[in-house]
Amino acid sequence: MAPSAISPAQQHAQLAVGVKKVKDAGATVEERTDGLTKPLSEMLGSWDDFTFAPIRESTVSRAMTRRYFADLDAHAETDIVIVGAGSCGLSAAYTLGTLRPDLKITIIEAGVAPGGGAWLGGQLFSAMVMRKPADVFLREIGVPFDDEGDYVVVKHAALFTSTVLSRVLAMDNVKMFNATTVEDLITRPSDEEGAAGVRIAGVVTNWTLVSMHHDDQSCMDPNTINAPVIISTTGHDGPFGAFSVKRLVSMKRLEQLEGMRGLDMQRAEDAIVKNTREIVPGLIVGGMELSEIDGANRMGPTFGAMALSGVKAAEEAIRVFDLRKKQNDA
Ligand code: 48N
Repeated sequence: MAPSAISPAQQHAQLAVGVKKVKDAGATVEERTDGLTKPLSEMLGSWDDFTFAPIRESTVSRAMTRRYFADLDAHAETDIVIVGAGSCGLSAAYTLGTLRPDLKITIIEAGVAPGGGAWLGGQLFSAMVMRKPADVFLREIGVPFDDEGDYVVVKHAALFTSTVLSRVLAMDNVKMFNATTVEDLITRPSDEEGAAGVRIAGVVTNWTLVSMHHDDQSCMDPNTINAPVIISTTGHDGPFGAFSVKRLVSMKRLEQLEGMRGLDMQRAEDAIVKNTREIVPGLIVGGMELSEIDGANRMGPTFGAMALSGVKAAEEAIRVFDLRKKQNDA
């Protein structure tokens, strides 16, 4: 039980919508407590008597911390972790959350703002190009686009990213921890085929701002999340990019990375989608992180492969999860 604070007795955050009974001229009447006693249109022009419902600061603090730490507790054991909420990771999360509402999905995103490189098209231009058949994913999530024949154009990349992000965050079985970095992988010895001795069994996390200061602060230990399946979509090499594949090399699980190759749209996008796969038992890699391990070309400012690599990564994750569950239940 949390220590009692000097503030009024703990008021568990109540749902905003509700009614309370008040005395009015001796009669008991119901008064809505959600503050929405009138539609927005009636607020216009009547700001003089406007006021918010009362609040105490500790109530706000408890409304946030109660939820956050309940989520951390619930997701300490999860079914599938997605590392990186860029266009590929978010497409994977949407697909997983839609196909398997029974699974607990945890997204770990290093940035305060999820979305990775998908807030703009190329060279900071607004429009986002996706080659067909990736328009199927845009239709699925409800993003309008101009149909240009072999490709489609979303008028602003942020329209795609904000839409898939909002769909994912609205799902009951998906939780995103942003401003949080995966700074290692949990491993288990494994004699499975292709494991070369190791299986991935979860992720090691820390606040991103802490991860950025390990060199100038004393030891700041991380936290952990256990999961039988990880999807890593941390993008191509960069300050945070290609995390999991670089970690596989540094833990001597992989000899070396082939490194992302020059730009070739035609070759790059097919290769990324077709080769999205389980790299070592328990770890699926998709999106541009894959180009680092395979030596695939980069595609530049076209995003269809990110969406469909995410779809394929989700399909792979379900296959691996169900297989592992069957093995454990056997
Ligand atoms: O957008 P990215 O970087 O990665 P993808 O693979 O989702 O999309 C790539 C795409 O934006 C392109 O690069 C386009 C198509 N251009 C290609 C080209 O040829 O130029 O998203 C990766 C996300 C980011 O939000 C990072 O903050 C996050 O992953 N991230 C991490 N999150 C948690 N822990 C980490 N260790 C980590 N590393 C990166």
